[in-house]
Amino acid sequence: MIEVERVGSILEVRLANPPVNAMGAPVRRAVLEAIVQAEVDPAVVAVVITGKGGLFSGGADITEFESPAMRDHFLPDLVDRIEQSSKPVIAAISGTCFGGGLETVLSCHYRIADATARFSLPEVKLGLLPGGGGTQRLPRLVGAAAALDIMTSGRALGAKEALALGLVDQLAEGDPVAAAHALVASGVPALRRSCDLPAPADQAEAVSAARSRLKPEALSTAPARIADCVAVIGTDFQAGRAVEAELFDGLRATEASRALRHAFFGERKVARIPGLAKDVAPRSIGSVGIVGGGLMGTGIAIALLGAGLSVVIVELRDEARDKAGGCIRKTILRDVEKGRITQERADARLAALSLAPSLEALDQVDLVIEAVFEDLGVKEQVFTALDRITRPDAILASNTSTLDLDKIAAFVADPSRVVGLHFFSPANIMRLLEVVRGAKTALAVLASAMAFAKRIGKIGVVSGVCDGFIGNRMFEEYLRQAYFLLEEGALPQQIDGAMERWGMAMGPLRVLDLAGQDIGWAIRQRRAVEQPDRPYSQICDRIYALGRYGQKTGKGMYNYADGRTAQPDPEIERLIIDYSAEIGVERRVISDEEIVERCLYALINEGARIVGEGIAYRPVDVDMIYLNGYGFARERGGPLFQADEIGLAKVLERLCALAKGRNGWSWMPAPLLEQLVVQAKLFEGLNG
Ligand code: T1G
Repeated sequence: MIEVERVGSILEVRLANPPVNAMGAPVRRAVLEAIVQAEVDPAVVAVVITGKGGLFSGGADITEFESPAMRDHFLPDLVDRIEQSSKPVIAAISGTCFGGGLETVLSCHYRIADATARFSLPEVKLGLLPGGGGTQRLPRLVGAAAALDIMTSGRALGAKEALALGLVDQLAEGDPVAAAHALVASGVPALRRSCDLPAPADQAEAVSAARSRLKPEALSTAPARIADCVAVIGTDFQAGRAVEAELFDGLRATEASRALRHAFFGERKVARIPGLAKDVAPRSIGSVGIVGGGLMGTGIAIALLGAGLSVVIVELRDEARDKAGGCIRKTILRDVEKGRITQERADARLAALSLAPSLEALDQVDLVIEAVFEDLGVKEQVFTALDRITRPDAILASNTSTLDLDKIAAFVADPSRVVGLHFFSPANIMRLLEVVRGAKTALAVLASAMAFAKRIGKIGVVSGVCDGFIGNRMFEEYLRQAYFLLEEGALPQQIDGAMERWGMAMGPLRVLDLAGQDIGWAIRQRRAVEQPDRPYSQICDRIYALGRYGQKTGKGMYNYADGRTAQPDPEIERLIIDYSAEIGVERRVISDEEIVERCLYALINEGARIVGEGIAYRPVDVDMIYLNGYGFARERGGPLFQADEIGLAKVLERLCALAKGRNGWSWMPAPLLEQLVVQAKLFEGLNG
């Protein structure tokens, strides 16, 4: 957990708790014992605390927050004890120094960092506040405005900025531990205690400014509570610490914090493939061919170039090839203009891009991503050719979102090398990547695809093969209920407004206008044949028939006079109201609560069905898909996290009630949900 070694007159305490030196109870206990050991050892004149493994610490152990372990050698008390040590404690910092790790450093009497050091108080991203004295010490050290910026944003600072702010005292050219020894050799540093510093001069002004920036609709109150902690800084340090502790506990108990912690661990948990033997090494992917230079192909190319991969785009037509190259160049150079990357980095990315008129150019690539028109015949032509041209060990991936991956894999002699890589548009921006495992996809290929997802900065989530995979299959049920709500009395802006106020980045009907009413129409036409017993409302077909395809045509469910802003359209409202009359449905006033319940429960029920069928490995996989691909608020944790929060018995009860109502067939409870209720278990229990 930690290493303790007396080197000369210095006691070196090295955090050694891989992978991130999280400061869990055993670590805290050992550090306390080391401090006491130093105090009673007359040969020791100072303590140096540092981290092994190239970092200081990733902070408190987040896994402790729902257990009594959190209060075992409580971090805030340890931090105070370090500060009250009778012998100076010097922090020697390399790499990540986050959260409770930084708060430990703030209680030290001197801070030395090397150039690799990065500092952050990211608790706010977990719906928390720095609960180890950070809200009381950091403002005293760097001023209230800088401290509030750091604590309410959760952003990371480099070593130079930390030095400039006064967060660290010295930048070491080489090893900061050696620099600490040199410091002590030049004279034992004084016991400078941050807690003894006065309240920051800019306290009132900075708190007021921070509070003015708060968003009343925010689902997490952590930024407001951080401002409250800074506001109470005064002459009595412990009084401020007591307020911090109380507000920390209050935040820790909020749904938003539980959801954000669920998201933090969930985004890491979904990377694990159940049953994957440890010795299955992912294949190295350095060169990638992309077939199709349209919107998806170019977006995927930009994401891959940004990850340092070399990319060959195959577009048969000269004009399309030129357009693809121009689009990629324009996007990359815009990043230079906006200061996101250097010109040098941009040049390197563009140098790694080539465009070719023939699939023959893909004969040496490690991976091919097909991103051509969603037509099985076209896919067959492409994969038949790829089977002949590419290396036998090359992985063949389809970006298909609606077609059966197993049918695509059947076009290839060795279907085990076929996998789905379902990117979400814009592919260079959206974090989600659905990695679709075909019936014959080899585990090594699946593992390679998941490693590739991490390499390009995506959240890869494995999906089995079904209509719409995980995300879109659930989305269709979500849309179905939105359409039924239109028939029964709600208007588009009410449905979207209710869902957006609840936490969705964009309401379902605005999403449909963005994706395209023509896309939605095509899916409903196909499903009318494949699932005749699950009819949709006709409202959107009527809209499609008017040639109103959404943003792309300036009109859809809404009007887009400026091409982007959704404005309610009286023509559509009339169409909806007339349609209700035509089908004999008496319109009624529908509450926002009913809208949220029916749209959310539709997601929950289909998500439960998907987990029950084994399409998703775990409930958390469904949640991470919705957080990273569908604008579901992180502070809400995802559909199945919400189900646990609501209570599965209540969810089932409501589904059964809805199943007795209009279109009750669309509310038949998922078997897994019924099973969990009988067993009095939660979805969380299936997350492994
Ligand atoms: N606690 C427990 N586990 C953690 C952890 C933490 N703080 N940080 C990371 N892990 C696990 C992670 O789940 C993964 O596990 C493995 O370590 C590698 O993580 C009192 C209340 C430090 C920059 O919010 O930002 O201090 O999947 O893949 O890319 O005021 O982890 O391998 O089983 O992310 O090298 C505040 C969160 C805590 C920092 C390293 N600190 N961590 O990134 O590795 S609350 C944070 C990170 C607190 C005090 C408050 C990153 C990282 P597994 P990884 P990485």
